[in-house]
Amino acid sequence: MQRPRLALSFPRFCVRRRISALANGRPSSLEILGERYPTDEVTNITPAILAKLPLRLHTRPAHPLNTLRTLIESHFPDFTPLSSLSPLVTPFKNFDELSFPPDHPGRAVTDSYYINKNLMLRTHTSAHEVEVFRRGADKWLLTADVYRRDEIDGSHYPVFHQMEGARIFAADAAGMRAVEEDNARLRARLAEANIEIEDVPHVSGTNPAQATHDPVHAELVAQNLKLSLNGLMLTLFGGAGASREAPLRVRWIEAYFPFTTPSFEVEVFFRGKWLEILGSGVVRQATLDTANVSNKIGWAFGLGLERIAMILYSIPDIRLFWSTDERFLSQFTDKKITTFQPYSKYPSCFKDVSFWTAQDIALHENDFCDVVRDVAGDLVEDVLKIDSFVHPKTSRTSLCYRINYRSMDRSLSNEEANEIQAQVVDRLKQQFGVEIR
Ligand code: FA5
Ligand code: MG
Repeated sequence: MQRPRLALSFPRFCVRRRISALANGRPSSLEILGERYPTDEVTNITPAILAKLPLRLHTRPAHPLNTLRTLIESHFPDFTPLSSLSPLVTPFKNFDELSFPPDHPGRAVTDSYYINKNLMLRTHTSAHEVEVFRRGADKWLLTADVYRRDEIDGSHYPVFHQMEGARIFAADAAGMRAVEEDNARLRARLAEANIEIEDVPHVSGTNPAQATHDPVHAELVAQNLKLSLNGLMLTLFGGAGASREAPLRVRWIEAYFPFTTPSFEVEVFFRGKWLEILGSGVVRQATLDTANVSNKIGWAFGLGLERIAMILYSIPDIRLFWSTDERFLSQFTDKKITTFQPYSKYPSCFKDVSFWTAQDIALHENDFCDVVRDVAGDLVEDVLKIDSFVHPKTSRTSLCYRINYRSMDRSLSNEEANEIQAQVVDRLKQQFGVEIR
């Protein structure tokens, strides 16, 4: 479903109440990473999220996300590694500069975190493509924390880590010779490996080359992208028992991103399931033009580090990456992938909340989850909408959510869960005017 654009992401008639509801509890400015920023009517960043910004898990020695980052960096030894860019970006940088249309759903306040109209938390590492290309880097890897408003469950967290990789070549005969040589080298390595690749055409009617590209160049570059990433998949997953009889299975799927074409996703078959690992494609020339490297052609990819780390380390819940419990942290050593030993699974405690929503205040599922995260932090394992109906006479909407409380580190008492639940209910009443049933 296409959601309406940012300023209108809730029905027009309710804008006033929504604004005053926010203004009530909203400070006029926020201190973020040592600087002050004014807030405004789109501000939706919560204290729980603000607290994550300085943590930078991908740079902590021995942390699985850091080890995975360094493993990927060593797979691409001549790529420039970058990992300290600020998470605060303009919506222009996160979206417009990458050819996102003005009505793209990712821009909505329900989907992204805004400090104010002109500043947001990056939702992907692609937000830095233009600036890094502009610096003159031809091959680079950029790792960073990214932020998205999302549901709550074992594999979704509002902060996760991405790694962006890109490589550009001179868009001329010499550049294309370099691509061909590299393709031959990569192909030779893959030919010897136990890997089975399901491919799609590099360029097709539904996944076209760009009008400004020589189709032969686009084809070669897309091939270089695929060969480079198949090699990476082999480094990451090939060690885990791949053999001639049971090779590593990788599949390429046609995809769509506003800033690449042709575009692809990569999935890996692991323990009986296909898992989405990354998005990628041939960089849109508009991006390279903006970066002042219009004489180049190249590719980019963006992968999710948690997704891969959960597989490689057998980490069952995405919240664990944020754990400060020694039983978690002490299990890992720098630069080594080991199997996580679960130290316990504490009992869970379900609490339901049923309510009528206010007629004039929109309550998006991501708003609900943000309230829960802000009050309960990582004590919530998942949130499920278990009922939703509209009263036939009054046309009021009734919702029921089930919150599953479970600590990763200790046993949570029923009293404690009740207390947190009461705070969640209070916030829902205050902020969204709900009427508890
Ligand atoms: C992107 O973010 C694009 N910027 C990727 C890209 C880069 C495309 C360069 C083309 C060129 P996507 O939203 O699909 O795409 O996310 C990319 C990867 O991040 C996913 O494949 C997945 O591994 C990871 N990811 C996405 N959402 C989540 C999430 N909620 N939790 C954990 N990992 C996630
Ligand atoms: Mg995707």
